[in-house]
Amino acid sequence: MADTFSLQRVLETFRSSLSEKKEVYIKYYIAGWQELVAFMNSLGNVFSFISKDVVSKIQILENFLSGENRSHYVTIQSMVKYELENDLVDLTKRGSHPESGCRTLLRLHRALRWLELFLERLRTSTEDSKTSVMCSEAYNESLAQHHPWLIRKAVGVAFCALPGRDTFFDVMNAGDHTQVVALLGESLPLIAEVYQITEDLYAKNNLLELP
Ligand code: 1PZ
Repeated sequence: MADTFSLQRVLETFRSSLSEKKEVYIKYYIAGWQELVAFMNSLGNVFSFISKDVVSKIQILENFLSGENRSHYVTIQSMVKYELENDLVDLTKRGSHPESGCRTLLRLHRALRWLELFLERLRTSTEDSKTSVMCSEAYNESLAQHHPWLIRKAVGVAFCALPGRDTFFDVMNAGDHTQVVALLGESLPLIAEVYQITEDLYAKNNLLELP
């Protein structure tokens, strides 16, 4: 993975994560997250407490992907089936499986909704729109509902350190503003589709509130 972020690569990894049968390949899903971590890192150290958490969750999933049960961790669908059938998920309170694939991926899944909401705001923003406002509105509509007070406060502080809209567009490495906006328009339906497939799968299996 290259160090510099490119929005194009995020788009490609999320596109590769969808199988013909509309299942989601975990390998590409976490590759997408790795790209996003590179993006966060390029914005500065204030975000390192956030990217560290994402990195540790990616690591948990990577361990499953390369572990002895890896054949069950090819898609989110196969992971859910395998972990549920084998009682590998703490369903109501944390117990003997505090780091199941299902609960770990759920944290990234919720964050993907934040990303979708934020990028949609960025796509339709105007020159005087503030990234901190776009970020926190998207956060309040999504992830914040799952975070305790202390984390919400810390996140609020981090948002104040966000660079402006122009920097965001530049860091995306996708050409001028018009090109970035076009690429966002192309990426968002894909991100939304991956999100919705996962959301439906988790809802069907009653997994949306995993501890
Ligand atoms: C580019 C600006 C980045 C803004 C990011 C906005 C989201 C803030 C999320 C703050 C996470 C704070 C640190 C850790 C929290 C964890 O407690 C939770 C729950 O995990 P658990 O404790 O249950 O194991 N972790 C999460 O909710 C995952 C958060 C992922 C945030 C990903 C941000 C995506 C950034 C993409 C960059 C464009």
